[in-house]
Amino acid sequence: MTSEELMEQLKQKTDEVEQILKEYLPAEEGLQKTVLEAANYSVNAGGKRLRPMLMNETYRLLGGRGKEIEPFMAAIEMIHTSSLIHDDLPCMDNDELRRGQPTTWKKYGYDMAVLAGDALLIYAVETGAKALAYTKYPDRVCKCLSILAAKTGIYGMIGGQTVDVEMTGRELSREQLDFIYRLKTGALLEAAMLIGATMAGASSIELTIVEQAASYIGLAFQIQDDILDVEGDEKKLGKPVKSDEKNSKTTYVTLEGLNKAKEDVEEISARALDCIGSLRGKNEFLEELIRALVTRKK
Ligand code: GRG
Repeated sequence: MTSEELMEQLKQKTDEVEQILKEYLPAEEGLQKTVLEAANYSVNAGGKRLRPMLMNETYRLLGGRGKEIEPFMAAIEMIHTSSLIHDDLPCMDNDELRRGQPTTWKKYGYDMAVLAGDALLIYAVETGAKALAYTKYPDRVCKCLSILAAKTGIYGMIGGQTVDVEMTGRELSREQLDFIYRLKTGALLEAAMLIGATMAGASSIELTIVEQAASYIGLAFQIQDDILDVEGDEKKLGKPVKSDEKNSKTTYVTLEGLNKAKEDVEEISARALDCIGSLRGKNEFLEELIRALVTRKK
């Protein structure tokens, strides 16, 4: 696939995700309208839509076809957005720009931003459960709701963020940093791909391989995030650079240096591709998407 073809497909698939999101976002009405506006503002602010895309492509790779995956595609983007809203709060990273727009707390106030994050987090579960209306396999939907909760919660993303916040400004070992990255960033990508595989009826061996691939993608993705925080372009990223330095954070780059970090992103992504290549079926777009994450500028 040429890079032009990849860009074309990427645009088309991003548009598909946007359409699905539109279908599942809550209506801005009722006395609680403000929090609904704040939640929708944050989701609609843009973003690469990587998690729903990875979910859908994994679903397709393993033979899944149908609308049953769509509620979960919307749900994972809602959870991801809720984490970004909270991550930007003054009590966390204290950032004012996200996805090229004022952060939710800058636009709607600290109180509404906390509530919008909470609202999206639990509305995601309500949304995922809507897959029951489209599937012949309600047991798979139950499994996916459980994956969604576990990978988001205290043994997943929130657990990772807890250690990240607690250790900010302190020296970290590679083991501690790996723990934070595996949970804070990796867990949600694992949820995305595991849900895609589960809804497609993957076997337990396939699920293990998919989880491993997603874990590699999560690690490579977070290291690239660290690299972009040092040498990225604020305009392309849609958020401030040098945020880690500002918050005195130990990152993969501060521990290993820029060059080693770049080499490792490539090597870890290659491991993810090996995992994907060992599965039945082929999905060229998914493979190209994983390759593109190594060179991403945003
Ligand atoms: C309320 C659910 C909830 C969570 C609170 C704040 C928090 C716990 C967790 C933060 C997790 C976090 C922000 C991890 C960083 C992951 C990461 C690299 C995000 C950037 O993702 P992109 O680049 O963003 O996919 P776009 O904007 O493209 O969607």
